[in-house]
Amino acid sequence: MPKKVVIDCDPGHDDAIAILLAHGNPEIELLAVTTVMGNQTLPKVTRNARVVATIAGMTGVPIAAGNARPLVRELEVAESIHGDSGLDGPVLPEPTVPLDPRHAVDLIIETVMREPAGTVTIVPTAALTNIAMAARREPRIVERVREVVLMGGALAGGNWSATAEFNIVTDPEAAHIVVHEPWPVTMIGLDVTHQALATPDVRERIAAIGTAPARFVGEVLDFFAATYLAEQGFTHPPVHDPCAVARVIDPAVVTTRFAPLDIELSGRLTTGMTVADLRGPAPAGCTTQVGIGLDRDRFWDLVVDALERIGEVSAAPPVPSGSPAPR
Ligand code: PIR
Ligand code: CA
Repeated sequence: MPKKVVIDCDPGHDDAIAILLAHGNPEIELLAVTTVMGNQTLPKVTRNARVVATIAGMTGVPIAAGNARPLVRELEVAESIHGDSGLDGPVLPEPTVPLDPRHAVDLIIETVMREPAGTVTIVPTAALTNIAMAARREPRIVERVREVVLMGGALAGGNWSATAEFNIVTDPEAAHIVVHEPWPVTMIGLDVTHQALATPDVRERIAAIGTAPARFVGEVLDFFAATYLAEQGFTHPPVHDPCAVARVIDPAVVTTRFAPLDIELSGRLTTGMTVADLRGPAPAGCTTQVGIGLDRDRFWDLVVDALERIGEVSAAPPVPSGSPAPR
């Protein structure tokens, strides 16, 4: 039985690859893609989600836009990493996959309440604003969700401050809500994702696939590599968000430990820091796990396999003249 997944994202170069991994992998039934501000503004990342769906021929998966600002703080986008569009690099086609009219928070709630209890996994690859709001708006989703497997945080260090990772520090209050609800939460942080480096051998394997979606991923990685080199001094860019999807597909790809998890909301130097208590064994009933290691080979095999399965996507039919433009 494939695992039912909702991806909540801010595409975003690595978000785009996460969507393609979920779409192409047969172990995942992608129920919805929802968007939230983060890497860029909400309109930009939402358009990018539709662009990715268009490139992958991913019709039939609803795409809905959510929150345009964090719960409490002002939005600070990651333009230095993802560019003006949020997905700079490839020439982006006009998206033909439509926007679902529902708010992302409503779509998340409807999806979780519609599916059998314990079957839907939420994979947030961005700030947790939509997820926190969904948990508050419909508290019954908390016991129905199978698991929240999120990309965010770090056991040590950060990428947006010395101590904080971007997705968490963008909306720390939302992250606080999500990690303190009693649903199972797995945090896939920088300790894991900084091992998912798109090294030249990986990029060659992707280039060898030779399809339009694989070429798109190649161009996404070219841009990401350049900004990651310039901004963060990485020789090879870390591809964060697909690590969370890979964990859902094959839990053995990411090793984890149970540990109490909290979010710093008011530190002078540490706001947005994820604090995992790794002293000794976790207390009984602990619902939070943190990623500590990645099986790189298995991870990249999954990404390459998904792109091979997506194959060559035939161009979307042109919009007939006289019909309303897709939203
Ligand atoms: C990546 C991101 C933001 C900032 C940087 N420097 C790098 C985005 C990615 O999309 C990922 O979800 C997460 N936030 C990594 O911090
Ligand atoms: Ca992201």
